[in-house]
Amino acid sequence: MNTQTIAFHTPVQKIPTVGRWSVEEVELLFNLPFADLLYRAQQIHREHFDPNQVQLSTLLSIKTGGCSEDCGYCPQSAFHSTGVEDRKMLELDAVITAAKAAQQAGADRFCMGAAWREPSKEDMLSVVEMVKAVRGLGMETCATLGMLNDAQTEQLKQAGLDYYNHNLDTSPEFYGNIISTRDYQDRLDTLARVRRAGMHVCSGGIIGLGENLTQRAGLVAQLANLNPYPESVPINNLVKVEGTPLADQAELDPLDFVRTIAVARITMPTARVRLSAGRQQMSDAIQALCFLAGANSIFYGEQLLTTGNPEVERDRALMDRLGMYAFADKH
Ligand code: SAM
Ligand code: DTB
Ligand code: SF4
Repeated sequence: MNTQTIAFHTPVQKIPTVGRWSVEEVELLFNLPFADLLYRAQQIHREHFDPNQVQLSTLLSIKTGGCSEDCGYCPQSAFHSTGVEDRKMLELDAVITAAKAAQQAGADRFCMGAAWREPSKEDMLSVVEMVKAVRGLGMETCATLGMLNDAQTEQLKQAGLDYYNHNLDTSPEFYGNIISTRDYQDRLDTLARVRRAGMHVCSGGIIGLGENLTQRAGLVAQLANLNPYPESVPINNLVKVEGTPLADQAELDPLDFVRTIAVARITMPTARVRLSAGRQQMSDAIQALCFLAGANSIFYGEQLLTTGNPEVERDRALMDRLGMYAFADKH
């Protein structure tokens, strides 16, 4: 395996630059001095991307609440009483209106999310129409609908879906503490099907679920060892929602979140690393550090799925202060 000295002033620390990552190697990255870690991440970022450009994805919940899975973090699980109202699937017109507004505001990708364990045949017919319509506007399309079978991935590919989002969420070892209704292997199988159908893979996880450092490294190693690794890697900071089992989870040190972004950048050099859920609770300074650590994508627009996200004006102001610009504006 090729190795190279990890960073200026970090003595005798060798890390792999190609090939598979062991959990131990990823953990070594997490344990680097902060400045060494960010320096290395920024170097790699600059080798592959314009460091001042940010890709903007807007989310829309096309089917909200009442989900039959028991994900401990999720306000939409039917297992938790969170006050999120179950709603039937949005009409095509409402989706087109939302996509046009997102495009107008500067987003280049539109991501449609549904609170399903997996879509039904009927659901798929509606989603296919939505994907075609959004693609027809000239936006990139993404969907996150739960588990998929081979026929469904093929249907989505034919409809013109560019990305499918399906998160590993955490490491295999910690996973059982968070979700009991779906296996880790189910997630890997769906990702493999998406890949086989020829769509881009969007997969990441959540930081701050109570995982330890080894488990956090385990998530990144899993993602980085997918062959090939995902084109898009959302790193979410747990949004603590009243009524979920994780509502009282201890606060994550924001610098540990920044570290996770840097480690994702180093281990997946050409991926879009998305600074995802949790930005509303984050200071501008921490977000700036995330961009320095190699994040080059955000969810853009006032709403994630059921929880809030910074207003477009706040994001535009932050981008201006940092001299950053949207992918749709310049690439
Ligand atoms: N139901 C589908 C599924 O689980 O694949 C798609 C929607 S689900 C809400 C998409 C992702 O949102 C989850 O995998 C999780 O990573 C993220 N997510 C959900 N609730 C969250 C929360 N409270 N904080 C951070 N991320 C969250
Ligand atoms: C992802 O990794 N994060 C997004 C998107 N993919 C679908 C969802 C975040 C959801 C946060 C909680 C909510 O708004 O319901
Ligand atoms: Fe359902 Fe997805 Fe929420 Fe899990 S994360 S409860 S699968 S909507």
